[in-house]
Amino acid sequence: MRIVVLAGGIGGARFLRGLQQASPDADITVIGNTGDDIHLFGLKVCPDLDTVMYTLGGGINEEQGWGRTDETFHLKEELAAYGVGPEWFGLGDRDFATHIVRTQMLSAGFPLSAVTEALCDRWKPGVRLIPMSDDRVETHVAVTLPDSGERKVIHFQEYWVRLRASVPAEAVVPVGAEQSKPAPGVLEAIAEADVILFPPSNPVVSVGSILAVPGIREAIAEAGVPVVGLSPIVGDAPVRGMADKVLAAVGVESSAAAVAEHYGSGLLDGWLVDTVDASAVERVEAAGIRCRAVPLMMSDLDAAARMAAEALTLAEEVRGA
Ligand code: FO1
Repeated sequence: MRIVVLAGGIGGARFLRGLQQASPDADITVIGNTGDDIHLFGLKVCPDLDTVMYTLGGGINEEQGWGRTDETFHLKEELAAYGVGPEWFGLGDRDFATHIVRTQMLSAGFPLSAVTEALCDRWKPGVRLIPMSDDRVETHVAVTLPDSGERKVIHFQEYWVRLRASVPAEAVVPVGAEQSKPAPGVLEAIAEADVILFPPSNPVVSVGSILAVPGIREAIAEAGVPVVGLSPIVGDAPVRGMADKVLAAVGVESSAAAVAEHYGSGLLDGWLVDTVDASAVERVEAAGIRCRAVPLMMSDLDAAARMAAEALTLAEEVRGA
């Protein structure tokens, strides 16, 4: 079975590990979000691609969910000693190596998709990981700073990591998305898929950024295969991260049913909500999306595998309908 997954960072990566356990023979292509990418210290950092690569390749810091295991921060400390920041973004020594190799290859003229493939040669994630685009797309967030009252547009990572989403997101803009093209292999993988899955990743800044690349949303809608998603909202709050803040920016309430409606029946065929949101099933089905309530807390690998298995079961139900 050929499965295409649109993945953000931590939630997407952990779901993928479950999917590999639930469906060990599946041929999995991951379309990774690059809207979180940031240039720091002259280097190109791709947090979501790296989170997927390290998680599936066994190099992730399990507690944090991002960055490398056994990490040290000497380089960051040395840069800080020179007064060179930003200090709010935690790049470790081992992680720096990935960004150096990536930037070196990009400077030599290789596209991000080829660079990602080369990095994956080391990590062997067991999936084909393709960035959503080889073009530069960077999510920015409009905020009003509480101290000065100044309205500013800041990089997503500054909003997420430095401000910890402590101020309302007034708008979320995937800068560069309109001019971007899907990376080589993205549309082909979608066209050849048997099933397409949206993990419980952030619907605005992760899956939303991928869908903002012209051609990807249309290809999924026209693929003619089951498209099934899992709610990142459980009991009206995000399972992880600050999805509620960015959902508010696009006028979507923070609930499992509202996220399904946001994607819409033109895109989604099936939607899984957590058992605590069982009352949302009726509303989602009324929107033309088949819905089931199952446990959606990825507390460990087996729980993630059960969620992935439920998603595949729902996909087969949709196919048979
Ligand atoms: N998240 C944090 O909360 N603080 C950090 O300092 C931080 C650094 C970082 C470095 C490399 C990387 O690949 C990810 C990193 N993240 C950090 C995670 C990242 O900011 C976000 O969780 C994702 O972009 C959202 O998917």
